[in-house]
Amino acid sequence: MSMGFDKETFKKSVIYNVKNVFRKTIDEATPEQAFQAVAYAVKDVIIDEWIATHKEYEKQDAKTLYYLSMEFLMGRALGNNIINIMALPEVKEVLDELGFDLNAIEDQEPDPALGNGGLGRLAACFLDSLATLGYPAYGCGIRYRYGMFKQKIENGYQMEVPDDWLKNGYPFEVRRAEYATEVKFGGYVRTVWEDGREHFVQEGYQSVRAVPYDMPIVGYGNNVVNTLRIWDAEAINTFSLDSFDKGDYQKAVEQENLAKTIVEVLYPNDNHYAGKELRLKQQYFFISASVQRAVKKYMEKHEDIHKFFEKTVFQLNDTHPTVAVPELMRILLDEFNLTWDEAWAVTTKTCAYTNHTIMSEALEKWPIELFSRLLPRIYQIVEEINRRFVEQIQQMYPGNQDKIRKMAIIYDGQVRMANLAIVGGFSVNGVARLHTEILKKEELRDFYEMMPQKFNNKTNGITQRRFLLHGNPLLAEWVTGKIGSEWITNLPHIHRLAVYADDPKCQQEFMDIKYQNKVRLAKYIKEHNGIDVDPRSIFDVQVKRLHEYKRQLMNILHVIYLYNQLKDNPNLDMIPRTFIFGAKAAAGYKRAKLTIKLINSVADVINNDKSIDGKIKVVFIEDYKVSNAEIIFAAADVSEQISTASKEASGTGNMKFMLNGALTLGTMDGANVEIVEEVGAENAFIFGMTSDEVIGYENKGGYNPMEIFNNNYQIRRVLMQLINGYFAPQDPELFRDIYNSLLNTQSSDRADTYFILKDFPSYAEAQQRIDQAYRNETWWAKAAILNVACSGKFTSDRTIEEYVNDIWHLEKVKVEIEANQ
Ligand code: GL9
Repeated sequence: MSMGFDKETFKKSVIYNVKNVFRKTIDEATPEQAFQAVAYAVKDVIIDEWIATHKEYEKQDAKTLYYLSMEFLMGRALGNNIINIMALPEVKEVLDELGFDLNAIEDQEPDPALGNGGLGRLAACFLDSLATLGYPAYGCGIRYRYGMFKQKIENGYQMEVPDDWLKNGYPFEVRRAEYATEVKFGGYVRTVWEDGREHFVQEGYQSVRAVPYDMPIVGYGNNVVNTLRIWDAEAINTFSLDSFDKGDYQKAVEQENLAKTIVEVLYPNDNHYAGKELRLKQQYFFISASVQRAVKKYMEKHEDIHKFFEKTVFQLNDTHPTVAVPELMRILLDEFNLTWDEAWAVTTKTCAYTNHTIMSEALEKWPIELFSRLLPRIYQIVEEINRRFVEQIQQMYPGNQDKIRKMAIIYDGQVRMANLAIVGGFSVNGVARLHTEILKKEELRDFYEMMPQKFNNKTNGITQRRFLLHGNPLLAEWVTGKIGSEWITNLPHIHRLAVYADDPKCQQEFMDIKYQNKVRLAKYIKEHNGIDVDPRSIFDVQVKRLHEYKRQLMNILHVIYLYNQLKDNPNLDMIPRTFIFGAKAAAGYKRAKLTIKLINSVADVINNDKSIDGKIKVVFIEDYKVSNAEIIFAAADVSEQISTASKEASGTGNMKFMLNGALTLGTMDGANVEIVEEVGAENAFIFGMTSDEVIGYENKGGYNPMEIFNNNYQIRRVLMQLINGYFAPQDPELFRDIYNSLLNTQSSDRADTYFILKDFPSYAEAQQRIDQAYRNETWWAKAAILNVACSGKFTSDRTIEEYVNDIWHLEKVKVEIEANQ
């Protein structure tokens, strides 16, 4: 139990909060009010450790990491915080005594969804690991008024509903008005001569006040509480209506609007860059505020700004925070009067960049016109960085225009953020071994050749505290019963389970737990979708953002293919299967949204066809998010990780499934490669082209899917069902675009860009192997247990230790707390 936790105090605190905040006695409190009261009581416990942690950091003058990210997909905090202060049994008892159920109270918390998918969730896992390992770190991001939209399915279509997560207030956050800073946009730069040198002054600008809100990030059982700092925007001048100066009035209104719009909403794009002006405003807004604050904090304790990098490191989570490079330069040049070379030396020793995708449509490139208008001083600095870098290229590769074309930061009317991030930092990392190799060999090859020392790999990881300990309490308890609780902070220890993989009793226990988790998910599906699913069927799950490269389409086409076989032969010997999907599509991504409609249309036909005797069920789980993900992973038998090889940088869902004992059905892509390496290819179902094969075809301009269409009757039959009204009798043309995307006709893209038909036979064959394998319950249980046992590498604790050793060079801090402060 946590040192700061006392059961009686906690109970009193809950009762007091209900009274004080809601003017009610505890027995009158609604579940939502009870949630608030309990959350405030937990925050009370956390606060002392939070203060103590930061005192300790100050005392030790520790080097600090700033993890700069547009996204933090935190998920619910209450349950996680209770676990991490090690007070779960006591809190449960207290709530029981007060007549409440912890699960029901947890369900009242909105999921703070300040992220899209993998990239944002990775940031959240990293914060959990940093706190648990005791490293001084801040997450820095944006306090979006509306997070990731809520998904409603209406008539099979995705509808987006605003996510007003702050509606009832968020109990864990703390507004820190004392750290508010000004961020400037637009205007122009005036050069003045003073003390015999040029000075640059931004004038005629608009500005907003950035106000930070801090969220506690509780380490597991170590008294460490770090901070996620998310910035809100407020208007700088409450404008005076009596102002007769029209110019002032106009500007005041504009500034008010700027403040309102800038943090209004998270862009719901995954692996795709939309190039919106507001997005660049968001980027500069939170970066300028975070960098200014980091510099101020450093200067409170130190004299010499030249040594800033000794105490500070900025990790750029993808290119979104790349303006940190010129912003730090601006502060060093304009506010500290450093020379260019001095400022550059500091900046390039402070910044490090993580690449999360090779998808070319995700590459951020800003038109010069927009960039220079919005950030005139920053643009000047980027121009100078570019000028010097191009000079360096010319020195190294005299006369080679091609190198300049590929590597320049400013080129063809655009500012290329990835190039800026690579040049402006000391480290460039990919997020899985294969991904890093592809970066070095293909996408970033020229940079790798010029500066190989910057490149390194950091294979992603996930936190076992949320995705096993919290999300799957039955399995967590079973694991602890077998091998003790060391795995909670040292996941490789879980390998000790391997000796139980062959033990029939353990296999039975394991399968019973899986069954109970399937019952829990079946109940969720019944409540939320109204569909009955059989927990004895194979739960075959694909949950992740909807994207063509992730190939949800291949999955649903295979469902149709299987259904056809069943229709042809109702006695077909197959293990009943429940195909479970969950995915949000970016609001503007038409084909992705149509794929959701297709999945739901297929589900409608199949789930209502009595003739197949319930052997196939298809479920699309509405509003896939962190909180229901925890329930889904725990219940999965099969983990679908079927991206076109080379396209999924890492994947992290794949690791969460493995940790919960699901078997991977996957391509040799992203971290799947390393998962298979850990667990053994015999305990997974691998299929499809390799990344080399895919890249080979891409370099030849693709392949011809018509050959497959013409020669494979079963595939042709499935494709025809897309356009003959089989799943859309009212509108047979509904899925024409999907059909076209696979076979080319009319579309401007390459036919079947993601090799769905090419990989289909091999996918169907792997699915067949699963059907066979599941019949041997002993084999399956063993393989599932081995997946859990071999998941040790994929803890984000390991990933963080690698970042610390190779890039950040932080030191662990210990926080001691006296009982009952
Ligand atoms: C992603 C990659 O697509 C994933 O493969 C990877 O696991 C994560 C984390 O490194 O990063 N890159 C990316 O842009 N997204 C990813 O999930 N998408 C978003 O979440 C916005």
